[in-house]
Amino acid sequence: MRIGIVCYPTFGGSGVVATELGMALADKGHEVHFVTYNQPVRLDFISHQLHFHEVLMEEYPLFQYQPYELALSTKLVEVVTKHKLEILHVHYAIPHAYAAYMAKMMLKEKGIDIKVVTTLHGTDITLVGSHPSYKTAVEFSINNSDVVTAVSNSLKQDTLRLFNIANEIQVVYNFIDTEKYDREQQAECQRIAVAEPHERILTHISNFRPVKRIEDVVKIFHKVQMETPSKLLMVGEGPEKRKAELLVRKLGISEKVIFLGNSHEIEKLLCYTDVFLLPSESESFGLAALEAMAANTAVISTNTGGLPEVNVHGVTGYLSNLGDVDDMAKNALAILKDDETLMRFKKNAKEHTKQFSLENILPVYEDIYSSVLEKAI
Ligand code: GMT
Repeated sequence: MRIGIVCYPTFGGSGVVATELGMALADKGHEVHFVTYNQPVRLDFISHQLHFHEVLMEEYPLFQYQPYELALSTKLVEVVTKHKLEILHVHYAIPHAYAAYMAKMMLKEKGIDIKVVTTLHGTDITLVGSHPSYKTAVEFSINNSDVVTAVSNSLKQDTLRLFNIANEIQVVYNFIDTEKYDREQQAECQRIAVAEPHERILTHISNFRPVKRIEDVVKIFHKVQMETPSKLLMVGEGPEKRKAELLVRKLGISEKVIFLGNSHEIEKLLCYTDVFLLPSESESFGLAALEAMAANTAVISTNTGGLPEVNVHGVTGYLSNLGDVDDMAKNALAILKDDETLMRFKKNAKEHTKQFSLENILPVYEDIYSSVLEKAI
């Protein structure tokens, strides 16, 4: 099949899922075209099966905000026509589903029937999408997509609750290439670079936005390190990073917290992580937690959104109420208390990720594409 993928090219989970999906589809022989404003960060190769088309913006003094949707839909018309694409799979509704709908209408005038698959990822529904400034357009784009998928049951329910949805929403869980983490596990793991052998390692990876509750990460770790020798790795960049750095300093734990910035090789950091911390205010799925689990890491998270569909309480880690840092610290300590318990949680976490493997999820998307194309005949 010839598939166009639209996504944010950044470190965010929706862009990561879209990029991994595109690369896996290309591996299976499909022709994949990424259309976005930068080369996606996880797109590590281009081939005759895998292409990237940059959306270029034209500056004009009248524009206070550049009309990205306009440039994107124009580019989509160009790429679909030139490369005879059959499907546009757009990740994150805002503004991608809207731009894809406009492209679809423009292509219709040329006698081209392009199918639009929209995957909802999270804040495009829960935080931003339902804001009055966007809600009508987001609802319209969802209802006018040929297929709509959501990355968890929780996100599907949120979408049905927040919008007036006439379209069916299919749940297709996020996935990971479990082998990638296996390979890294076997490679030399540089644990000694960050911690002493007797220390536990806790890690948080995100884009440091307010929804991630970065200060809770620091507060949980502060309590944990009082009871057990440990280090905290803070991986990522974002608006809340400064606050976290200040809190770390205020609590006097600067020696034990390592801020690493964005990383292209999270497998290499996760391979020596014992516990992953994700105390988010809302999380439609929690891809970062799944990646951690695939690398044999137990997860301490909140019980919000789709997190209970990924992290199993008492098995792969623990779930706590939002903001309950005491409970999250207590749970982390329960996992870290002895090697045997820690190993059991780590093993369970790894085992649980099998159902989210690339081999299981990729055919689901391929079936979705085939069925929507069959409908056109
Ligand atoms: O919705 C967002 O905040 C952005 C998005 C992203 O691009 O990082 O994250 C969402 O999509 C991920 C991939 O499907 C999910 O794993 C994240 O849970 C989800 N984030 C939130 O719901 C906050």
